[in-house]
Amino acid sequence: MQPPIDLGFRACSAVLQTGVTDQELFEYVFGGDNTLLALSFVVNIALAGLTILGIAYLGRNLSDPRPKAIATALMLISVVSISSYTGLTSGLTLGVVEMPAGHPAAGATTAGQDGVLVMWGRYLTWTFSTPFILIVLGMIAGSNWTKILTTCAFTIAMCVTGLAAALTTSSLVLRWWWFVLSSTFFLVIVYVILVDWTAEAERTGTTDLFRTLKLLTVVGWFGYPILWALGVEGIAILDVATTSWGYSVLDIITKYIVTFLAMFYVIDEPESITGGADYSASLPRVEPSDD
Ligand code: RET
Repeated sequence: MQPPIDLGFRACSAVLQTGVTDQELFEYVFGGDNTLLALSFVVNIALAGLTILGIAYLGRNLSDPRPKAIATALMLISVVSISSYTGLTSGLTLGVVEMPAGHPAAGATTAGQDGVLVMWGRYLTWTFSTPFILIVLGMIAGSNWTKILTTCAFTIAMCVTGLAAALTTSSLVLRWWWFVLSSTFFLVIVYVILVDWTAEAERTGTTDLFRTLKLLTVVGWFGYPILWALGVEGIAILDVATTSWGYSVLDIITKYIVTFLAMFYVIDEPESITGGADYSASLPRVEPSDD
């Protein structure tokens, strides 16, 4: 009988159609010729780590459960991020994928293997990080959980179909069809942010902060599909290192800058943000214990 680890490796290779090992990918990125690419990963590990520490420090005196919940969601964005970039750095979530016929990068080779370097771990981990960004935005706008969880479901659908777009090797048309599907889910999220949450933030009294977060989020998030389309997975006019830095810079804006702006606002525990002692208690009028 095959050991499970061997089966896992075979499944992964079959999905990614690659015989390249993590070790080879690690050496390809950190071997000296791809310093820019390597830096785009390592800088984000450092920034995510600093952000986690910053949130812990800034949030140390929070007393109301609602700002505490927002701070926790903010921290989880960077918790996912540090894990995501560690996956990329180690080569675990990188792959070499052969592009289908007609793709501008068809026939390319990477690390001695036919195909292009695909940072598939990025799409996978956005599935876990973007819901926390939307939870924070929705809570700051004062939205209800039905709407917040709806955007979370759509962002998961957007990321998973984006992952499918990156990994599809059978047909160029299907790669772009996945892209269209993913973009449609993305537009649902943009609609909720621009229409529903903007109106709700006005009623909640958080318009000032929400306007800034909305601008950074909507403009920043549009950068991701644009980079995908221009990068090596799309029409391939940007190389892998430029695309990777593009994503890393967008991550800095949409995660760490958004985090600190939100954090500086919630630590003052303004009335528009607080929920009162029994906020989120599982029984009404029972104060959640703090131990
Ligand atoms: C893809 C390609 C397919 C079409 C679309 C995309 C959108 C990605 C977005 C990602 C946002 C990521 C964030 C991560 C923070 O941790 C998957 C690139 C629409 C909007 C904010």
